[in-house]
Amino acid sequence: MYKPFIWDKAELMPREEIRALQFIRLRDTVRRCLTVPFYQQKFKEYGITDTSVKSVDDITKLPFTSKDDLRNNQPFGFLAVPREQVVRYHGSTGTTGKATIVAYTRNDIDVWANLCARFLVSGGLKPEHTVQVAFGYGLFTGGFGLHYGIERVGAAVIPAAAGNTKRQLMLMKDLETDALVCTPSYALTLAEAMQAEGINRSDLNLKLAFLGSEPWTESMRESIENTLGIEGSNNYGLSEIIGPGVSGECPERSGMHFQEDHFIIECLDPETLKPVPEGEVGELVITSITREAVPMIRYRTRDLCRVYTGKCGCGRETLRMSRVIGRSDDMLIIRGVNVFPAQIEEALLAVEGVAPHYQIIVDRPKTMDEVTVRAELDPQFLSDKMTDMMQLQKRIEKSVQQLTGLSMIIELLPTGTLERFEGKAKRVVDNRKLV
Ligand code: DLL
Repeated sequence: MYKPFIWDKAELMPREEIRALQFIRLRDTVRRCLTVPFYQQKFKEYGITDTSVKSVDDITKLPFTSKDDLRNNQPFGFLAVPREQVVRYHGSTGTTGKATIVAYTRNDIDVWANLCARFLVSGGLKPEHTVQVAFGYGLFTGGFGLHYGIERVGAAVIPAAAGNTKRQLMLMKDLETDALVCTPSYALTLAEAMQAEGINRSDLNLKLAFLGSEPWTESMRESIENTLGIEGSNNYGLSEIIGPGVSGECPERSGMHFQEDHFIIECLDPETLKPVPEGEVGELVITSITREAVPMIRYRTRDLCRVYTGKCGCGRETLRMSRVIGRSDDMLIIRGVNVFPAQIEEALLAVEGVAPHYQIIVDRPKTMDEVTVRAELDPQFLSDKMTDMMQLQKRIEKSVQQLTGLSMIIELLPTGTLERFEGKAKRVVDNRKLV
């Protein structure tokens, strides 16, 4: 180890070195892609040859890759190595359609373990820790990716997998789990189950949580950290690129550091596909420059966030991303106004008494969109007094109106009414029949 919270010395590369390495790796990736059936065709259309990339900035000459491209050509149309070099297939969770499948070589798996080790160490993981992985093991990249990263660091893994909440608690207690790996919504589900089982946080040894795979807010983090008594860091990734390990937080909490020696990052206006000014919301477009089996050129993630430059207090000089504000395909258009579920979450959790469990229902009874937000309350805020409840409802209405510019119907619910999630939370029910 080089410094606390740093796993490998490449993480501390100065900016010019990162760019120089990116150039070599991008040029080589483009050369390799000339034999990949999908890119062969695309590069022909765009006039890209093995000498087209003369600097990292030449990335703008290259074509974009979309989820549909992947779906229509997967997995073999994207394969850059002979089939005998593939050792693994993983895929997206398929919540927005058919799962996208991507392949890995042995070296891809090795690189992936290292990338996960980096963000784990950056979030405080130490070899002496025991880590419980409550992510699904299977096509989903969360379980295996984190598992290998934890082993790489030398910590002990409990591959508990998703679900079976009572058993999770038992394992945490019996094996004195130090760190938890799951979605933020499942961390809350576990916290609630602890209360129901009469388990105190002092009965457990939990100190850290590595949370990701779905959008969450700073208020949600506060709630998780306070109820579980832990530090919860954010990490981001997607199966089309590699899985978890694209970026992760350091103790400064000033955004998630991209692992730029492996990925080139662009933050673009989704309409014009031109870069947005620093700190403005744009769509993340990622090019993988070390993936062997399935290199991705300018993959349009649909994830909207802000990207920041500048040296961080931790010593890294990599670009950093804000929380994901939403996916462009999750954005709701309500009476013509764009709103993301995470904005509604922020508005709800800004009001004292609202628990971090909610559901957003969108209807169009006649011609106008109508949104009902069903919000659970903390038990001590539930009251028999109608006036108390009405006042609370008004406060939530106001907070939602202020943050989203929209008026929504607020329905207050007792704790435990809504469905709980073991993986990624599904918060929106859109009943509009839109064509
Ligand atoms: O969710 C990979 C992953 C696993 C990341 C475990 C972190 C931890 P997919 O199932 O392909 O892969 O889903 C990728 O999830 O495009 C984002 O929309 C969302 N996502 C992932 N991490 C975060 C995060 C995994 N930290 C999609 N914050 C991505 C917000 C996230 N959204």
